[in-house]
Amino acid sequence: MGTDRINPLIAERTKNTEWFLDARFGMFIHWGLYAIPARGEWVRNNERISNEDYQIYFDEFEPVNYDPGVWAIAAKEAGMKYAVLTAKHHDGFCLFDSKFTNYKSTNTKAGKDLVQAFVEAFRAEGIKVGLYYSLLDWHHEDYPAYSDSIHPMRGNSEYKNKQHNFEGYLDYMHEQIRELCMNYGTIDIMWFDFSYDEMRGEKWRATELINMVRSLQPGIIINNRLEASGEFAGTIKTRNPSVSAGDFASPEQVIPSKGLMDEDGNSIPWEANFTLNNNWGYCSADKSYKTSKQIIRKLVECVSKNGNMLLNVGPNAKGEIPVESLSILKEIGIWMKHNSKSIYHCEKSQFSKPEWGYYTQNGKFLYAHIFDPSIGPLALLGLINKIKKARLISDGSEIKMIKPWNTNDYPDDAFINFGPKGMEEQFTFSLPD
Ligand code: JFZ
Repeated sequence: MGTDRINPLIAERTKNTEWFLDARFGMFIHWGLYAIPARGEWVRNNERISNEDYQIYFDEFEPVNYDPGVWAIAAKEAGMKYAVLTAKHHDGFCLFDSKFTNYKSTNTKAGKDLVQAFVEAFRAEGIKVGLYYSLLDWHHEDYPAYSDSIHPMRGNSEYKNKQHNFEGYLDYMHEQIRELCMNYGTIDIMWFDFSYDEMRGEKWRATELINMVRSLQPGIIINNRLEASGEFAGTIKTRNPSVSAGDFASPEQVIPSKGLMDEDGNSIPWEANFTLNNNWGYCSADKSYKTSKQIIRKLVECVSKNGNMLLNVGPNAKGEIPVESLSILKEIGIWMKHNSKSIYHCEKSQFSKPEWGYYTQNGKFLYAHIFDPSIGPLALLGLINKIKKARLISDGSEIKMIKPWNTNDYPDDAFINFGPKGMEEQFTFSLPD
């Protein structure tokens, strides 16, 4: 398809996202002043808190147990290969020492550049680093309440009628992103958030911004939210993506049923992001945590559809990842220790999805994720005479292929002796070269 003329932007995207698609699993970290009220990162908006009233959290902010080395080890043990931290979320508070604002961690009791500490700690564990930067800014005086829903000052006619120097805000935003690209060494991922209504693409001076980011960080990969919004994936899905299309799509809390394809049916890079409970930022009352089993299944499903998973933690005001999250990460880590071969470097299988679970594949290794075991031998559609050897992934032990009575009645099926154990397991099938 289109091999005669490969779009240079797509060729670059393919090259730069290679490590990312091999990695498959990353940690999202939502952390900021909102960890103090502990009612989620949208608290200022949801409760229409004024700048003055939100200021108390700036004055109180003192993450006495902030040690990103601890976060990095939790991520590494869970099998995560990259991490994305909110350098600035919608509330405008900067976890980094920006020259262009006083609203930053260095001016709080934290007293230091928290982004710097984060990148150093994660790199030290061999984890790639990404930064999230909010396009919205509820603190900046020149960020207008365009939309009726997304600004804490919405409905305040004085604020609405005030003259906003939006170009001034954009200069600020571009300068801050320049700082993030210049002051912290290699940044592997830039995660912008988000576009809405008419606030998208060139409204952000997106082409200029992307060109600046790529010139300072040549290998960086960027999500699609400078263009995309809830209703629109952006030109990343087209044959001719624009400069601001980004390198990967970012479905929110969902896995697209067929993965994501461009208009020619070629897979495009994507990463689904998920919360562990129902909030990104720390929310003390939210105990609706998913189970590690649910998350593992979602991760497998992402990979089976050529996607990544970015799994969120929301550290509390002291700087600690909630214990509930840590224990889920631990359990995921135990599974990954045994089964990560079926995740890293894997992709959608050439075989269609089986009824009992999912396949992932890495070249001639086909991995079977059995979520719904049968009570007897398991039928593998289309695999007759194709499996050279079947093994358990976790310990490499051999699984016998069996020949049930009168296989002429079901000539397409291979059978593995899954037997009466009826457990959820992961298998490797070696295919012919
Ligand atoms: C955004 C943020 O508002 C949220 O706080 C969090 O950081 C999340 C990862 O990203 O949430 C969004 C953004 C866009 C949509 C949905 C949630 N959308 O367009 O559907």
